Amino acid sequence: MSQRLTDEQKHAFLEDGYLAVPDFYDAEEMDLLLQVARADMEKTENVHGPVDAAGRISKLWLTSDTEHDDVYNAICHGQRLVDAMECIMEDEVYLYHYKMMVKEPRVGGAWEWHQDYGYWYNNNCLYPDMASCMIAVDRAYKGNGCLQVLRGSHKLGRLEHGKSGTQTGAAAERVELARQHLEHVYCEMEPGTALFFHANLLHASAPNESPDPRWALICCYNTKHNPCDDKPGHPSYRHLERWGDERVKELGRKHLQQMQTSG
Ligand SMILES: O=C(O)CCC(=O)C(=O)O
Repeated sequence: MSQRLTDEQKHAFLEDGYLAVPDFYDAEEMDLLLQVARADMEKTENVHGPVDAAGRISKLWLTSDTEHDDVYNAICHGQRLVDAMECIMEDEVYLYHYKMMVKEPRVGGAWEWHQDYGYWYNNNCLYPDMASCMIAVDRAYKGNGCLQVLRGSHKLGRLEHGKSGTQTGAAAERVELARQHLEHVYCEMEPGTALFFHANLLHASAPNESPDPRWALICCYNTKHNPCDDKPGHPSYRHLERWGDERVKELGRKHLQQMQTSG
């Protein structure tokens, strides 16, 4: 499947700082990702998470591994996603890392308002020319803590960030000011929707108060022209190989089969 972004979609991203594309991945692709992710003990062992202001844990695993021929890498390297990223970022992009946000029913914690560049700035990323794609693995809605954004907040520049619980959040007074002037959007998504968002977009999410899990894969990219420190999980430039989009299903099936036979 190939799906190029239109000029209107690119314009919407540049204006709003985010863009939701429904059905970016089809039902079989998301079902494979969901089954692999839920059964993936290797990744589960690496689940950790900061504590939100109310003491709840926001679990995730994060890696910049590009070595494995698995479903995660098939998505991150996939022509469909890389083309879309390069279209909105107007440069060659490379994979900064990818992570699974594991928001468990009833207990999954909140994410405070922040900009990703509020964190990545500390890795000496020179420009905020970075973006992420959040892929809804489960349905995300208000009740299970879908992503919230302030439309157009990527134009504010980088805000000061400080500690909130063990999370890092944008300065509360500045967020409040932005909230008075910018539209607050709840990004409700069906599985397979891809939400592209700019590294300076203010975003947050509420705890999961529902009986439904809210898992999402977030693939983060840096641009080739943007120097940064070379750290584990946050690498400097390395060429990103493009893989055919058919590999998501191919490697998803293989990955699942391997896990079923070994476990
Ligand atoms: O998963 C979420 O709800 C929030 C994720 C987030 O804010 C981030 O990864 O920067």
